[in-house]
Amino acid sequence: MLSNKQQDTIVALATPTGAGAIGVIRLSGTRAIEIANSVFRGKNLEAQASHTIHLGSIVDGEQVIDEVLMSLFIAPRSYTKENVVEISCHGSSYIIDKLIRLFISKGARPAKPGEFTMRAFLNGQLDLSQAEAVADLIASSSEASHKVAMQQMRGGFSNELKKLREELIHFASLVELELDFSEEDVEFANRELMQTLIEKIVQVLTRLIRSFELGNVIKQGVPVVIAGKPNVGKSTLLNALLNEDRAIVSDIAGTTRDTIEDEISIQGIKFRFIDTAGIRDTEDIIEAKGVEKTFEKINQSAIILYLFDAAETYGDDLANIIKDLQVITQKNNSQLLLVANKSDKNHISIPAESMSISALQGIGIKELEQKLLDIIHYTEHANETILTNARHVEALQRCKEALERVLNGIHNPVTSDFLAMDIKEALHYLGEITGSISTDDLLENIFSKFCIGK
Ligand SMILES: Nc1nc2c(ncn2[C@@H]2O[C@H](COP(=O)(O)OP(=O)(O)OP(=O)(O)O)[C@@H](O)[C@H]2O)c(=O)[nH]1
Ligand SMILES: [Mg+2]
Repeated sequence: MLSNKQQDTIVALATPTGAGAIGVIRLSGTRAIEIANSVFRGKNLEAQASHTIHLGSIVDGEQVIDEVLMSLFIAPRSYTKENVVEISCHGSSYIIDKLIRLFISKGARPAKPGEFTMRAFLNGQLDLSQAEAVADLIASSSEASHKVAMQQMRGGFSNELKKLREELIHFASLVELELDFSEEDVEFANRELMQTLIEKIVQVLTRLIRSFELGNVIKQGVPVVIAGKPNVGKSTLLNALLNEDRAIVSDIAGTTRDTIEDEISIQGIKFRFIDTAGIRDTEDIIEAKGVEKTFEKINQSAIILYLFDAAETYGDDLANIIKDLQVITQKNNSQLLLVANKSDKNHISIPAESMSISALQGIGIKELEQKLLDIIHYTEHANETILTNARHVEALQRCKEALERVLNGIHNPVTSDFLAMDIKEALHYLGEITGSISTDDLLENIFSKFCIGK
């Protein structure tokens, strides 16, 4: 079904919609060059070499629509491995619309979301996880998310999986062979070697699955709520982190009533800081609403930065609050970071596990940033493969489960046919990631999330 549709020549705008200095329209398919040539006044494009650019105008009958540059890529030397023409025109939405209609009238059809990349995958230019990385790369908005998408697009992750898959296929074939000789009770696949290999694979899978926690954080940004009692300096800290006067600061308790959020990037990782209303019992309806919202944010954040005044005596109160927060972090799988503020004043003894800063004087802010990076374990994993795609994690999880059944089957010996079945299943899930095993539904599902023109 897919291969049939693939014969069509497709067209779409590759640059964002709206006015720009230039817009790029992309044509891909057998007839791409012929269609472009049929409306081009300039050289005969069908007689030109691949990877050349040609200046001329595009005409609709006698009407000149625009002066354009035509870039030619002749199959298979293009992104989709088909004939591709990229038309750089002036970036007016009128011109772009007119040109796309013109190409359609000459036999192209509008591309569906992700169809260019889907063709690149179907024609063997990229494997599936690399194709998905294209979408991530386009969406990346921080240095770290760019880095992981780039690594995945270049195939780092796929290569790692391919190696594991090949080794596993080797054993699968030996176990299959045993099935043919089942009467004779022979073992072609050395169980010890097989066990060692599968244990190694399970280890790699466990690491990859775990990396998703970090991968997700890198992709979405890390929400950090700044919570604490009124007047401890939460807004002052937000301003210090952002390096601007974002939130109002005053010595009146209850200054911040709504939540204020803003993002900064620390060593390439996006952190979203949320300043909140100070927590206290209050009669004021608006302030009470703010406090309610504070708890909402505490529950949604990956890190709870609990700020307190180093110069205040809290007695058991602080210890009780810490206990309550620990219940929340355990429930939500989030992290608690205790920070004592106003270290410039005479301070009273503070809990050993807390850091100490002065938001007002900017003391300890750099250390606080480093601490945030440590909490998400970025530095120690920065050079490893980091998973960012939920589909991959799910497939790896299933693969791991199947392999654990194989290990069980080796320990409490089961017949080869059971082993063969589980190994096959594990291979299936590994194959689903790179797309060596795929279904039309899976592909539709993945590529429909792309934008048109990608
Ligand atoms: N000495 C000293 N004062 C600080 C420090 N940080 C904040 N303050 C002062 O503490 C007061 C309260 O600061 P805010 O940042 O408004 O405190 P907050 O926690 O946001 O207060 P609410 O919004 O009312 O909950 C202000 O007068 C700040 O100047 C600090 O590190 N040292
Ligand atoms: Mg405040």
